[in-house]
Amino acid sequence: MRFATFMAIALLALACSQDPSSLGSMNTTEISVTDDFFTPAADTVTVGQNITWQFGSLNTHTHNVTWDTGPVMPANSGDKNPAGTYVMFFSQTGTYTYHCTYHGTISGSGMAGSLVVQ
Ligand SMILES: [Cu+2]
Repeated sequence: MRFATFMAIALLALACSQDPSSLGSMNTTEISVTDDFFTPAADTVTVGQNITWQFGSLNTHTHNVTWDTGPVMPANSGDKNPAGTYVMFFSQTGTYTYHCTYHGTISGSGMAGSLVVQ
């Protein structure tokens, strides 16, 4: 019985030992698109990694991902209303910025995001 209690405590301690900083929003491969935000708006990803923009089914506005810098084609996701997905990957390192043409600007205000590809 004591051994079982010890094991239960040991397993609980192991489960709680995950570094909380690893639970942040950086290095995600999925960016959610909701009225009117990209989450996370700034992200760091790895070259060759697929990144998926997931347009929420509860959106009441039309959104898109339109590149200010970065991939040449396709230059945008096309309009998604309300739901959909857009997948992109980068073969070169750099900082790439994008915005929704309806709710953001090329200067990065409003509904806009950036990716650091390393
Ligand atoms: Cu939008």
